[in-house]
Amino acid sequence: MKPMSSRAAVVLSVLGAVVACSSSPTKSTTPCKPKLTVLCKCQDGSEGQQTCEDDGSKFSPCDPCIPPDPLPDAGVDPIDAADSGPPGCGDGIVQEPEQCDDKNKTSGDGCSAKCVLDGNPDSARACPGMQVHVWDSVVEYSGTTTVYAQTFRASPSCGVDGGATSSGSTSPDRVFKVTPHRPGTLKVETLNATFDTMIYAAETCAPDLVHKGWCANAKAGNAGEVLTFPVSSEIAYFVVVDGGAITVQGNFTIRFSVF
Ligand SMILES: [Ca+2]
Ligand SMILES: [Ca+2]
Ligand SMILES: [Ca+2]
Repeated sequence: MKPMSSRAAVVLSVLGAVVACSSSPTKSTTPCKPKLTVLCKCQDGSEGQQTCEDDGSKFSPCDPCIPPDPLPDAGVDPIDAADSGPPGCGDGIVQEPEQCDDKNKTSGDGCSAKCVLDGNPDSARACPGMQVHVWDSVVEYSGTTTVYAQTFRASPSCGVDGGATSSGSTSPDRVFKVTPHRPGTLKVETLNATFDTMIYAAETCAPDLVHKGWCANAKAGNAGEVLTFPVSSEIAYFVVVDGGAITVQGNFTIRFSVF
């Protein structure tokens, strides 16, 4: 009986030592319980799972967090889809250097999957217009007026230095809601135009755009126009591209910059 009990005590003490030995380092050096599976969040906000490694040293990567396949959207070009644009693009909040953010990753709808201006969207038909955010870089965009209506006209009409005098009332047009993110002078230029363009702008958006001389129609033909006016930071200005002569329409490139 006595030897039994002393033997049992030895066994117990050995067991105790083993438990102490194996549990103590487990607690101090491993961040997770081996094979424990937990929920995790992918970068895009979707849910995944991760499992603690067999040695308890760390969790496996969150699975299945892989970049989503490109949307089956005709407007998405493969380069756009492969590059998701700046961080925060698609969250609906415009952060530098985004030119726009329409809260989606669809291209061809005015704001591309990379948060760059694109397409000929319905937002350019009426107030407040297609969103444009100007930071330190030049924003360049190419579009057309041919799919739009004769919605806007400049009040008063403008045209100097050889350009026709026009209100744009007989030509289709489109409107941009431009927000500079620094104060200074906003420069708006049309170039590579296939028609006689005119640019006018105001602080209030309306079909009869009443401007205070912020109207450029100095050139006849397709030469393009340059309009500059003083701007404050974080305030929207409404810029219309219209026909600088009677019933003209076509394609154009427009540049926005603040200096
Ligand atoms: Ca954003
Ligand atoms: Ca979009
Ligand atoms: Ca013109």
